[in-house]
Amino acid sequence: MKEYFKGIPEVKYEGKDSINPFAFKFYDAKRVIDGKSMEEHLKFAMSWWHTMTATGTDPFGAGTIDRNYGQTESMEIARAKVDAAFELMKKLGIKYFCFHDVDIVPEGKDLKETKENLSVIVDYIEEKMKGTDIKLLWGTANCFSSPRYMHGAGTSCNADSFSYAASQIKNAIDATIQLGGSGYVFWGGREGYETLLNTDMGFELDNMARLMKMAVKYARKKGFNGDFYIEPKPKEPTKHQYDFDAATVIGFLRKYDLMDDFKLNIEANHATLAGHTFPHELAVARINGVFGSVDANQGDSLLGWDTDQFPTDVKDATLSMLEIIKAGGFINGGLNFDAKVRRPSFTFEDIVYGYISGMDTFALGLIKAYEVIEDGRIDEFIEKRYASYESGIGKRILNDEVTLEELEAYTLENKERPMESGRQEYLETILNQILYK
Ligand code: XUL
Ligand code: CO
Repeated sequence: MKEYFKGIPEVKYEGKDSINPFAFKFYDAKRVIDGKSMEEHLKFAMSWWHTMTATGTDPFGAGTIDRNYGQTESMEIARAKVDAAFELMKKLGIKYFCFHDVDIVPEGKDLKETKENLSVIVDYIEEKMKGTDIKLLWGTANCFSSPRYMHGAGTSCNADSFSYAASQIKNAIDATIQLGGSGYVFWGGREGYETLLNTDMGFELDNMARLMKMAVKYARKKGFNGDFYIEPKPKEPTKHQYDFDAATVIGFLRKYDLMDDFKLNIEANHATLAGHTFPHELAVARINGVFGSVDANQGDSLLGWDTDQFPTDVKDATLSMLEIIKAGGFINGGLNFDAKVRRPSFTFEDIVYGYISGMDTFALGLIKAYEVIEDGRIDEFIEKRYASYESGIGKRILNDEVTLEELEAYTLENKERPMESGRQEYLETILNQILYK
């Protein structure tokens, strides 16, 4: 078998003092923390689009990464990509992957030909998975790149575009089921609008929900019992994207009665584009019972777009892992690196370095999150902060026993209790003490 990631050994855990660039410093897959191995806690996944397909193009220049894998014919490239993907996952010890239909196959001249291409490559991936413990985390359909989606897919004004998207989604669901995937993602890249001068927003949202309901009906009929996810993102490529953030998506799911089948796939860089933090978005999903999966990456605070960098911020990873642990951890979901190397980092070694840094960052985040929990001071502070609701009038408020009139009477009769400090600075020192010990 041809080697694509030449000269790269199997990446092993060597500990924090190792200077071997092809070793993990913190990710020790089999180390058990709170009854589960790191590998089970983190469920790392490889994104096919950034890792196997993206060439490093940007609006000002051509690609810098050769993605032909030594082949010239498009289906041969697709097959070689599968070999290269499995080689990389094995070398990194990654047990899951995620893909869009068009990442794994070239689009044919029409839907029929694309469907045939998909069937050949999905069979090939299925064959490749045999004898490994590599699984599909989730599949999806790319309903945003083709010019036919210029007005949207499920939200298009053109009913034939809606129908094409539905067909693509049907085939991507079939591929997901064939490969035993535990999730199916909707990311609404073109589901949004540029101006209300040409848009009926209510009509478009009703249609987007219609398409999702059809997908659920079809997949459940075919025996899919995994999760559907919506991946929120506020903008890019459209100006006003309908799945703006976790709270907006939850409102949509409730309005259209989709809460039973859908959870959220929260992406770090999408959170910051929405003016939130990644842990905030995870917390919104958690408290509403729809935390599902994660697209891990990070943006650049000086750039206003989705840079999809490999995550390196340990503090953010720690606070995010705390949220994920509080949400009960990953069940059908996992931690997909929706991340790419920078355009000048064009070698295959760079991709491996990217994954090593991302995996080590989240491994350290997991370790530190458990140290925060074990330390207990932060959780204890939060609990004590609401102590005024444990007895007296606070308790009666929580028990829904009082009215506005009764509260007015209480306030007229009683002296207000003194304020207590929020202690943010003190809590930040605790976090730093744990992070840097
Ligand atoms: C785009 C993005 C997508 C989704 C899947 O910003 O995150 O790659 O993850 O369509
Ligand atoms: Co994503």
